[in-house]
Amino acid sequence: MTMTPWTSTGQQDDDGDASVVLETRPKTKRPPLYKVMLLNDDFTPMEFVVHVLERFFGMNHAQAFEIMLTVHKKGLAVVGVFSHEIAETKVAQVMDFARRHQHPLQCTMEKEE
Ligand code: TYC
Repeated sequence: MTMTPWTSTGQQDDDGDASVVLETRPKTKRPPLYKVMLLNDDFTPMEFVVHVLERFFGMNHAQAFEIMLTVHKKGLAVVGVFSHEIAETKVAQVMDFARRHQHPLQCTMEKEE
């Protein structure tokens, strides 16, 4: 029987077809995920933050307003969880957009536990 690298055992099912038993513990690890966070400041207008959340994080207006208020009250909030590459892109997009509008809004990323 031909064995593929990702199988441990060749078997036959009751139809006599070739089948395989998968490893119970795959050797491949899922890539880490990254939390993207917005930080509060005293100057960026609330409406601008709501717009950022709608534009870059696909939130509707009510969701965006709620998350903006969480950041405003608590100092920061996670606004999404992404692969490293997507998280980096989101952070860069938000930081660039804020800079171009001359707001001090800060966006950061952190590896998920
Ligand atoms: N604290 C800002 C204000 O009162 C609003 C704000 C919310 C700023 C969230 C940044 O990430 C932020 N205008």
